[in-house]
Amino acid sequence: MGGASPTASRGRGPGVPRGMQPAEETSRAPLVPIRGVPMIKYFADNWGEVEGFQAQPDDLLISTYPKSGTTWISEIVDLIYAGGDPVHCGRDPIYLRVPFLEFAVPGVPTGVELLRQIAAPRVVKTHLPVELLPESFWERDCQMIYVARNPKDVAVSYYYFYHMAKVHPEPGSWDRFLDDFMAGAVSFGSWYEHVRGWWEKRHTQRMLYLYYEDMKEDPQREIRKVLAFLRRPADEGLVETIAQHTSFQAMRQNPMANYGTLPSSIMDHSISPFMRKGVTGDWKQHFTVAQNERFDADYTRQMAESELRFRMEI
Ligand code: PPS
Repeated sequence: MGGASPTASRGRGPGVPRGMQPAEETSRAPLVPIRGVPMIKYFADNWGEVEGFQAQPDDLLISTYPKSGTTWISEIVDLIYAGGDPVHCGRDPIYLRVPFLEFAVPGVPTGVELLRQIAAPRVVKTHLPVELLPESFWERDCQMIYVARNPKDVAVSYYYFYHMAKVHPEPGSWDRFLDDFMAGAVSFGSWYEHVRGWWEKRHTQRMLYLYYEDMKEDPQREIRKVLAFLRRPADEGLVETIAQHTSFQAMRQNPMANYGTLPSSIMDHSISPFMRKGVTGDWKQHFTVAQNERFDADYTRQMAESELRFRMEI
């Protein structure tokens, strides 16, 4: 696998919001387990604040395994909340409009701090597996949108992300990273347990379970599902505006959606852009035949008991 090179550029990028400059260069510290789930060290250091987080009944939770379309669905939901007004969605970068619950880096406001500052109704991003979600979300019966993406594309996207987002440990070789991914030895743990755990919860929670591949196939259809779930009218003009504003091309160019305003010490887009390819099936450019066979055998074993079906291409 080629492409990602670990050359770092330093300093505060153009337009970095005040207060978003970390106190120190993020150090590629090893992951730290939280109840057995590997976690980014800084996030683990701040775990007490996350665990005690008090959700409000009108909070909407966006939950995903990393690299599964979180930013995409966040932008869609924020636009819905803004009545389809892209100008209103340009008020702040996506990480301030939809704070990342468990985010923590020294010297930068934590996700919980940001959530305390924004007005209700809040939209909350998380990558936590069900067993680590703060109890208050279940107790307050919050609405939830989960987005799942096929694991081969997730693994590739995650590998590039490990290179550019330096809160992660060094990813090592692609072959090694893929093994770690299959074993759940990456940040936020096992993809398999994540997608299955949230799938089971949909029986008891007010939850919309979406797939990245469906969103790629027919964005307007999936936007209508979100509108119906949130009990908003699916006006055709609104659906079209949202689809246009949240296309990969539009979001890649939108500094309020593409994470370009974060300091390069947190995300270095010169290594790999956050908005990288935005397609289904990119894994074919990266998996060798042997890796694919190994992955398929492991996938069949790990998903044997699950009714979940993923499309590795569309
Ligand atoms: S994160 O860091 O976990 O919150 O990342 P996340 O937003 O979940 O996933 C990033 C991947 O989603 C792609 N992306 C999109 N694809 C299609 N359309 C839109 N609008 C879109 N926005 C983001 C992004 O490019 C990452 O995938 P890859 O495969 O790396 O390109």
